[in-house]
Amino acid sequence: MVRWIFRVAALFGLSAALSSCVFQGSDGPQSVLHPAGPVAQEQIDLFLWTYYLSWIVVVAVGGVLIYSALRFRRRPGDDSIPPQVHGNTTLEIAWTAIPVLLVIAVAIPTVRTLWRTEAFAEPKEQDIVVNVTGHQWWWRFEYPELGIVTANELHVPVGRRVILNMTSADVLHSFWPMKLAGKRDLIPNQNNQLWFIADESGVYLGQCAELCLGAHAYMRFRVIAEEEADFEIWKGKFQDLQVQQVQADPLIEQGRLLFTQKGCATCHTIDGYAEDYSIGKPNFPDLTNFGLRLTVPAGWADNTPENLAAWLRDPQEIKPGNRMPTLWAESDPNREEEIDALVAYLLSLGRDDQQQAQASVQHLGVGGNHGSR
Ligand code: HEC
Ligand SMILES: [Cu+2]
Repeated sequence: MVRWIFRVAALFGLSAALSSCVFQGSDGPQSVLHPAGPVAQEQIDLFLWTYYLSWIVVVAVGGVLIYSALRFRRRPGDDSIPPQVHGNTTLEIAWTAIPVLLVIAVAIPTVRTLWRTEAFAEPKEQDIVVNVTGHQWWWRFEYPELGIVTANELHVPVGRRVILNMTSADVLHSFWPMKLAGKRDLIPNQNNQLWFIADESGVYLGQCAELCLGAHAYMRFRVIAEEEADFEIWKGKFQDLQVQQVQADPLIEQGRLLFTQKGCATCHTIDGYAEDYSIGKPNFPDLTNFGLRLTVPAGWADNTPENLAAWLRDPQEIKPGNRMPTLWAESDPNREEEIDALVAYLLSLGRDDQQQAQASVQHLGVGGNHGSR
């Protein structure tokens, strides 16, 4: 008996120690325990309040349990039956009242947090409104007021409220920018909202949290929170797409032609805002200013020439079942050359510095890098 009590006590101690490790130690990029904005902060505060409250309950109940087991255990040689008690008014009232108080102590902050992080927010002057559509397995981000459409990377200015109107083009998805806010489902024919504010600039990871079949695990995204000036620069590049009119170098020019010849242009746009978007029509990631993207495709890996080439060479290998076909037969003698040109072209989009784009083409490797993060 005593041995058991020690085991149970050790277990409590161990889990307390472990959970404090988790809190202190894990500032991983997807950790909800280190919030980066007020919505996520509210949520973690509520979580910790209930968490510590439950520890008080565990310690109190466990303490009484251990105490009575030790204090009232059968002594050797004592076979008498202890006094039989049934019903003790004080105890009955106490153990009815305490749980009620506990439930109230959890309910009040819960409701307050629900209000503060309300599901529907009325857009104000300073807010950034983004229409988010989940597709198998990528994200469409449209800024209706700014005339910007992009995919998988959501640029937002630091300190401003971002209101997302969310829906799905196919199955259920769930938008989860873990350090900034909680999850919200994207449901076809329904508008769900989520809002957040990023306190500091940085790149925040996000992930689809709904099992949306196939390449679900690669349906990732980035929230790129920038200072106002940087956000303006990014925005400006979408609103003034002059870079593409610049006479490009021969490789980039070849890529530009291939973009039409290989049929990429039947699915992808590179010229900005597509007004005729409607759910139900086939739709594909907008590649406007693709050279500014950090990752390819939907957060699988860094947007380097190697990774982009690997994606173009065999999209089905990287994200099995996704809606982009493999466009070159393995035996196609022009495959690598054409991919190099397309990579050079795509990476030049949105970059002022053509030389920089060219330089990154120079060390274009063959074989591809399947490293993911
Ligand atoms: C049949 C339509 C279709 C065609 C044709 C097509 N793509 Fe795609 N492409 C897609 C879809 C769908 C995705 C999104 C895949 C995913 O992430 O699940 C995609 C993703 C991409 C991405 C990554 C986008 C991102 O946001 O990270 C790039 C780059 C790309 N395609 C380039 C090309 C190029 C270059 C060609 C021509 C050689 C091409 N695509 C042809 C449908 C197509
Ligand atoms: Cu999804």
